Amino acid sequence: MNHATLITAYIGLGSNLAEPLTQLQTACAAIANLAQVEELACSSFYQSAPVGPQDQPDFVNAVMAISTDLAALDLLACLQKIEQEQGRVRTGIRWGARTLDLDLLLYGEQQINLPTLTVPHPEIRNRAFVLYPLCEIAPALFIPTLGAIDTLIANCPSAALKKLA
Ligand code: ROI
Repeated sequence: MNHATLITAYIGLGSNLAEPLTQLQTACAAIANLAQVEELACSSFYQSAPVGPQDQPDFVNAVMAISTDLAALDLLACLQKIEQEQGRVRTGIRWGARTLDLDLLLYGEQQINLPTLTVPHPEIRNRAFVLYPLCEIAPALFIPTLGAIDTLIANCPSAALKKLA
């Protein structure tokens, strides 16, 4: 690693197919094993009802903090490769069920607006299944453009999020 350029990034993990808990555990290990990535923290796993179409299984979600000197787009490519390796099929159905979803939520304090990547992730503020695990591992976080995590949480009901043992 080039320690001069280390960035703290946050990754959202989600699954609602093919043993979601195992999918998340496997993905966590795969991310931690990436070259140029060091795991800083992983939240508890949380079960929640689907946001979007309701005719699909409950999700399991978590958030991971890493330290990396990968460029944001290179990190994104690594995450997409892990999604593929864990059998993700892109059906084209918006907000449909998925074996593994890895979202690059935050990349340091940077704001990134590219056709393939928007950071901070635009849906963070609306999604209890991101905010609550994120707050668990980064309670003092300030998110560029969105503000303090505790204010965001105060404005986002926990939506029957269930912390798994
Ligand atoms: N709903 C929940 N609870 N968790 C998710 O990770 C999730 N991911 C999605 C949609 C389908 C929008 N709903 C979700 O992509």
